[in-house]
Amino acid sequence: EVTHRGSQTAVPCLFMRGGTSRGPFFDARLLPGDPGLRDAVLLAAMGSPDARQIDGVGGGHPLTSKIGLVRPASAAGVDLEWTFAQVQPAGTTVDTSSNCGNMLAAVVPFALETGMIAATADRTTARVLTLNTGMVAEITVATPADRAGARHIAYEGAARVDGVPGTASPVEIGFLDTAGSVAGSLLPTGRTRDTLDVPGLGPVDVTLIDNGQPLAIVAAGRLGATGYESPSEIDADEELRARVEALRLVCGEAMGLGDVSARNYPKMTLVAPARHGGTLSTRSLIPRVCHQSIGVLAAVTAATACVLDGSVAHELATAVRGTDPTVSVEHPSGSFDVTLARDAADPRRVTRSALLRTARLLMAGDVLVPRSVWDPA
Ligand code: NQM
Repeated sequence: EVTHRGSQTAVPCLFMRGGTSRGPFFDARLLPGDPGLRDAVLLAAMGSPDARQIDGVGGGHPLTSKIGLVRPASAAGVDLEWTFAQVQPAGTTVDTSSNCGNMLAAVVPFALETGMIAATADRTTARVLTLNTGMVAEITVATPADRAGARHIAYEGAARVDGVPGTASPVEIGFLDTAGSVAGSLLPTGRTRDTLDVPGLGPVDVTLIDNGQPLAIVAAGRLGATGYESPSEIDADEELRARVEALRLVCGEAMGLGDVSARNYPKMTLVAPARHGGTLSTRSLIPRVCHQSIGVLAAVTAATACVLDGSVAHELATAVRGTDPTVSVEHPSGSFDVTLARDAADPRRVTRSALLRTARLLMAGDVLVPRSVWDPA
């Protein structure tokens, strides 16, 4: 329950890592119902706007400036529903319009920790609805019993996620209906490849695709990059980032997303042939700084592009075969394996994707926001 501590309002919060992201998770029912007030509270909690988020719990990077708002499901056929909120550290908006599969990995652990759902067997599976885009995922975690028979979520284990040190207990995620999460359809232009005229760059070939995350996929070489740069090299290259942003604005319009200058998508995916035995090398801009690895649904979407004949990704990728291929998406800190299920009659249609993440509860307590923010009367 929400309490007061002197001049501040204290709201219960679990601080969690989900995959390669991190942020505060709240019981959505405890936050103000008014959207404007809720956003003001979330910005104050994170310490935004401020590039360092020094006056809040945000970590000063888009990957550590994410929030999860979880509650028991009201819809039939699902157990939990949650809203993912992205705050850009220096930004003033709380964006709930797109997905985050990394933060999603912490939702079931959060629900078990807070008693929203109970574990009754060694593995607990819950169906989670992401309210941002209406996407449903089936998520399984390990919930062993102690000697007294009480079950808890296991955090320790042998699963490895590139971009996270060490190993941890696996969080298995299966996605069903991710196509067109934000852009309305898998291929919003109806084509696997478009040639766009970009100011200052001329004609650029791209694949515009959304299988859970809207992506613009472009050959790194076309933008004067190798596609093997480190994230800090990309972030330091103002000219490259300006070319990427110019292309992004044109892609946003072409995808039917309108003016995306203030949006967190499309994520710009620079691709090149794989160098470490995987399928394709990627550098993902989210969208203005480079991801240290790649987002979950960004990886699902890039993997999907690898199996579409004619796409920019397919052209540079190692051949992918079979109806249930595992596509290995290389990124700056390793690789991300996505297993796709394809329709036997139409192998261009991806019907399901499965992958592994890990998550961990890092801290439990209250986040404090000034009372004047919570209760501005
Ligand atoms: O694409 C970062 C992340 C993400 C999103 C971003 C993500 C996804 O790694 O599903 O996970 O693209 O801004 O948390």
